[in-house]
Amino acid sequence: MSQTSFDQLTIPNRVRVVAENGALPKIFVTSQFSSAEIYLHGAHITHFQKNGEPPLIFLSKKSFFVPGKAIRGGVPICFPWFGAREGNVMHAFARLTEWELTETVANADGSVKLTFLLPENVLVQGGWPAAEVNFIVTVGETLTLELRVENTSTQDFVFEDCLHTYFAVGDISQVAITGLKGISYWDKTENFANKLETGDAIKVASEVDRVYLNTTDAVEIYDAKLRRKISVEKSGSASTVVWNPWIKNAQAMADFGDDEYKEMVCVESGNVKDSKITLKPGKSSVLKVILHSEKL
Ligand code: TA6
Repeated sequence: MSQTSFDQLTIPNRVRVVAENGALPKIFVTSQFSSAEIYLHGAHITHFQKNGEPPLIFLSKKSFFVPGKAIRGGVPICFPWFGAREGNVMHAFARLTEWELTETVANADGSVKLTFLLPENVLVQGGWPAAEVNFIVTVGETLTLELRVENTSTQDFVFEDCLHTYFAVGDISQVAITGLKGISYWDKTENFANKLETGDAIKVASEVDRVYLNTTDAVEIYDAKLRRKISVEKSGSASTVVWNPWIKNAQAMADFGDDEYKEMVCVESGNVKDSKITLKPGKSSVLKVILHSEKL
């Protein structure tokens, strides 16, 4: 994108685009209630903070910010597949692609809406059906994310999608995650064994990597140290993933601090594995997530 187009998308005191030589273009957003930062690289949200509160989104202090690598933390967009794929990149190419910022709006309610477009050729060049893929971000008292996919081809488009959100927590040992009791899940730490969530709340005291199936419910993250509850509300999503890498994986990731597992947890919303989406020609899907936080 050219500086001219960036200038046309700038909104004084609300939206500023910085495209310094060599650095990844970055958008700074200021709403009446909060602030956010988003890279064109992957349309990747890396920061969201309500005025007077700690950041809601975790970003690794060791993240890379270079083409070809995913930013570590924030809200990676996993599309058109989730997880590993033979001979291909983990979590697919949408988060490695430079998206186009197509619209910025300062809403009357003090929030700010930004629309990003996945360049059309990216899917077709990868052998996927043509589709129009928009990511709409509304920064306000809440952070609302919508991944909209319209199948513009003449064939079925079968894909997975997931907003792989990293949440900032005060101390993972003082966190409880609710909203998944009674839901079955694949446990990646035990070779994807199929299990049932029986606890009222999930506590993290070792590596957790679970894909919960057929759940449309909201998930709450109770953070005793920060005295905060984060609510992850969603629609158009049948899967929820909960991940904390814990010690060994933290030490193995070059773009993640050895101790950073203590200050984050991923609660991811999408449609993966058995819940993958089959979109008929001309049809659309919307994966929507609304992130709230409130003091405990
Ligand atoms: O969503 C959980 C997960 O699939 C984990 O298994 C782990 O691989 C994590 O995503 C991070 O993946 P990444 O490719 O961003 O390192």
